[in-house]
Amino acid sequence: IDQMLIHRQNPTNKPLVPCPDKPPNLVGPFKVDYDFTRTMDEVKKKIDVPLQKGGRYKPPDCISRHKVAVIIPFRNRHEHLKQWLYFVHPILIRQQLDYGIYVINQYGDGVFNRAKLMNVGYAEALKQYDYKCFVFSDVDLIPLDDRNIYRCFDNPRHLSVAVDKFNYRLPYNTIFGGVAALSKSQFLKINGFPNSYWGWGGEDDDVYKRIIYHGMSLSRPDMTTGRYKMIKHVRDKHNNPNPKNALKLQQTRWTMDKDGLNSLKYTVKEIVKEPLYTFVTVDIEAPP
Ligand code: UDH
Repeated sequence: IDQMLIHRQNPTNKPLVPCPDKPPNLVGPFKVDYDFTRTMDEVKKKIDVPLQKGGRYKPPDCISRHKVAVIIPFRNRHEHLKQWLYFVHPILIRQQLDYGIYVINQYGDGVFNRAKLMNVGYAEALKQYDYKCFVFSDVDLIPLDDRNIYRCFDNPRHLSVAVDKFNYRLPYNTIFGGVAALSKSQFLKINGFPNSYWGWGGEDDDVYKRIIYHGMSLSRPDMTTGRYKMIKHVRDKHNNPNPKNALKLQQTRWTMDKDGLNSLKYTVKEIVKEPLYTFVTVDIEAPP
């Protein structure tokens, strides 16, 4: 079947070679304007090459060097998701990635848990394809430069280094929130993300510590390439800052190897392969 697919996508039947190291069709910086009147059909039209259902794509004319699952933690942000798909799919296509989009939707109205949803995304994406790299992205962050490649590097990579909301600067040096990429082996090394940070705050700093304590460092794009435009929003319900998270963060060194992928428990409620993304609804046993 794979052979047939390759043939269909590659009618000249020349043998496929690996894609170039540097994708040839990047445009560099571009402008992003949000338009909340856009319909999903208009979003689909903007993406002018065929995707496989579930929001999967691979370049038709070369073998991608990067098998990337993009994981988005989610609840009740459909408007943001539409903007994200509209702007980011075309970028990932130009970057010649072999990728899939996984929106991990927290079931129910319990307290939100961003990091646990990321772990679920990792596990569920791997059930679908042999991904080697995982890009974890908030739904409201749109890159402003396609040279910021959504792939993995020798160290865990923080991609959203220059967000408009923070005046295009790092609010603090060790920040790891927003958009980050870890290879499968980097993610396994740190036992994934913590499952125990309920509500807002701290979980991304816990991941930073896991990385450092396991002898790795951060990779980052430069401050021009790493620019982002955030979609403005008010604080969500059931995601208030949790003061307990700051205390947890002091314990990372002792908790990281038992709180993570190896203690992950959840129940998948539904998986829907939409045209532009895979929507995984999951019960993560959230406190009320
Ligand atoms: N998320 C959801 N639904 C929620 C909560 C969070 O989808 O109910 C996801 C979403 O991908 C979001 C990410 O989790 O981008 C991070 O959550 P956040 O946007 O609440 O975190 P951030 O630090 O904002 O971006 C904090 C509150 C901002 C209040 C601003 C008032 N001006």
